[in-house]
Amino acid sequence: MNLYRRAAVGAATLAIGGLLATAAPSAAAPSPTLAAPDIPLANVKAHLTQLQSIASANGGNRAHGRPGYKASLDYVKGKLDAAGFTTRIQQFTSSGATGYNLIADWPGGDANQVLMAGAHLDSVSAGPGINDNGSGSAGILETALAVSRAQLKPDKHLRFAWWGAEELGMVGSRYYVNNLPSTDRSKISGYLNFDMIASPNPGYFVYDDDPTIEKTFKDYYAGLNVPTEIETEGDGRSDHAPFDSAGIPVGGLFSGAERSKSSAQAQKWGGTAGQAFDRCYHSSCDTSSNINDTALDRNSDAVAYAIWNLAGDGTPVPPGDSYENTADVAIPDNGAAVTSTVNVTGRTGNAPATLKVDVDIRHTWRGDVVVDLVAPDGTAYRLKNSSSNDSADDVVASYTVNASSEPANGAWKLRVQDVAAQDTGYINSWKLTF
Ligand code: DTR
Ligand code: CA
Ligand code: ZN
Ligand code: ZN
Repeated sequence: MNLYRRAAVGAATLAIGGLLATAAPSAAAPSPTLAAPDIPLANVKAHLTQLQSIASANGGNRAHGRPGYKASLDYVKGKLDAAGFTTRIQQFTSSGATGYNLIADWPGGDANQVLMAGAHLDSVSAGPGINDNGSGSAGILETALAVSRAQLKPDKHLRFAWWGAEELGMVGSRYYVNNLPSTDRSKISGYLNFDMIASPNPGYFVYDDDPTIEKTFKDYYAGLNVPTEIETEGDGRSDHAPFDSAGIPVGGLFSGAERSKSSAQAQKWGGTAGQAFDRCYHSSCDTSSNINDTALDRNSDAVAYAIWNLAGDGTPVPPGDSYENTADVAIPDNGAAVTSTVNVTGRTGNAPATLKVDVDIRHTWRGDVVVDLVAPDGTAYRLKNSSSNDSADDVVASYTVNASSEPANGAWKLRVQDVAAQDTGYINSWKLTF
């Protein structure tokens, strides 16, 4: 299960994106009171440069089943891992080749209200797919990195996704939705899709699906005095379709593909009437030069605006006494250590001499497993050593640590390593109680 939650015991103010906000939770998107950060265009373009380089080094594309796709995924994953996201790669098979989805969870937020943003990372085999869909992939990546920079603590749990094999018919996103337990599916409060957001002859289209999501994007563009149109052709044409079919509220942005811009549209948006929004759609010329910077900048900022505002302006979540992470983390057999993080905030002073650590690790032959608590400053406290003769399964235990020399606030990690061959498992959950 992908849950991370903190016990809440009262009401308090909440730092969000560097702003202090106290507000009651709201079912719909709150009025745009939150100052979402500007997403630096240069950062987004730097990601596109990387994706272009990856395509150039791998046969000119980043298509499903080709090396350029997995190289793109590894690039995105590396950025997210370094920024403190809990990432996992979901494999599937399509047209005889292995496909990959990348799912990145931002620790925190209400696990029963998951706000998702997604973009397909694959290109067609004809070219590097920088607008289709490097633009959407880079826009949500930089927004995710902005969440990390802000150490955002929104009301809802944030999940970002990069899909494989969209160009084969939304294969990766459909695989994700179809393999999501219905209990988890019901927790997704909304899915935002970004597929082609920087077309060279851009239009500004907003999906007309969920009204709250649609209004959020329209509010953003109204603030720029940029008119928008409803995206009418896209219902079944991108990765929001499987979510929509599952009854999950969806929305998104689109800057246009093979259709031509009308004279009326050129009047309001500029650009060239009678020319396709993207003349290089699904072509080899969909390269780094096939990008309109203004559209990319505006739409990337719109992603951040939607995340900051749809994720809730922060249910007052007090400095509770316990902090839990229930995201599953696979433990490689006889391999590198893995970690699961809880972010402790809002406390004063140091941790107690009797800091309680509840651990739930599912692992056959638990003697393989070494477990440490790592304080925010990197100090490790050994909770469990390996042993060659402990053949029982699972480590479900409570430990007490004298952490009185450690400041309470910060990113505490449970570090687990399997140090013997055979038998594997995963971190199911763990909890700190002050
Ligand atoms: N199918 C998408 C491009 C696409 C075409 N129309 C829409 C409408 C809404 C989102 C995306 C699209 C692709 O080729 O990836
Ligand atoms: Ca920007
Ligand atoms: Zn496409
Ligand atoms: Zn696309």
